[in-house]
Amino acid sequence: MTPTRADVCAAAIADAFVDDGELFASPMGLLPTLGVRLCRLTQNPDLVISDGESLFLASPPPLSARGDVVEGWIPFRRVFDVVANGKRHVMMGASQVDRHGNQNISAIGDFSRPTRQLLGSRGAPGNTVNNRTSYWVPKHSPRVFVEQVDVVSGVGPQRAQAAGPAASRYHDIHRIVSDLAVLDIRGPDDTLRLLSLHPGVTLDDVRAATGCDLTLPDSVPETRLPTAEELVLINEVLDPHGLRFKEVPDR
Ligand code: F8G
Repeated sequence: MTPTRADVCAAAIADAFVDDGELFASPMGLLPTLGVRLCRLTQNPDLVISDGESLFLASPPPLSARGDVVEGWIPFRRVFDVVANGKRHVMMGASQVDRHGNQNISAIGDFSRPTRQLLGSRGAPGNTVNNRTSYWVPKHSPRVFVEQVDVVSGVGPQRAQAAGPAASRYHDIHRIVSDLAVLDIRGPDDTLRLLSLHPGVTLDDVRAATGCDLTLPDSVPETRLPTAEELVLINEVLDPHGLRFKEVPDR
């Protein structure tokens, strides 16, 4: 089986949850859900997963299928308890991410009169100051990776430090996985840093698709390919209908 770009993204997302141990993995969106369930079935069997609504599940079901064995109940109001205790790693989407790791899912343009109203900040501020947070960007482009977000929903490291210990004590932006690359916010002064390029993606591709400066390692490694076992799990167990290609078209 030849790995597709979507498979590489799923494996890169799975790698973001490898060293979490028994944390509640909270993926927002298709590829994050696929990656988290892949990680649970392979590298981190202790990962706590849910159906994305209100049920903790004993084992990862295929995408868009219901879980068979329920292990617990986690309605929204209880999610806040888990968030506040930090026992969670959330992977959110991002309409904008800036060089300092701030995320925007609220609005585009001036906040008093936005040109586009998006989802709203929802749980993003609380997530970023209480538990480990990662981001998934299905379309890596200069309008997503910007010098400064229009509205801060998810707080970046420098803003958390400026806000004091209450915001910085548990602050941990872990990974940003896009359809082109894997990044983090551990460049100089907590800025955007490239960690690896997906197979077939060049440094120039990422530079052209990033609207702000990017710290580069001396030599940029290639994002790993999924293993044969992971490809079987993705194609035959977790996503037999290829829903992943809706977010990352086959290429
Ligand atoms: C743009 C840009 C851009 C989009 N620049 N324009 C334009 C310029 C685009 C379109 C238009 C719309 C714990 C917890 C919670 C909870 C718990 C507590 C969370 C209770 C749950 C509920 C709650 C947050 C989780 C996410 C989702 C993040 C996304 C994307 C999307 C849609 C994939 C859904 N840069 N960008 N535009 N939620 N969001 O041209 O213009 O804007 O664009 O954790 O909730 O409260 O707390 O993608 O939308 O993580 O992933 O929003 O691009 O934004 O429709 O494409 O075409 O109309 O002209 P999108 P799109 P036009 S945690």
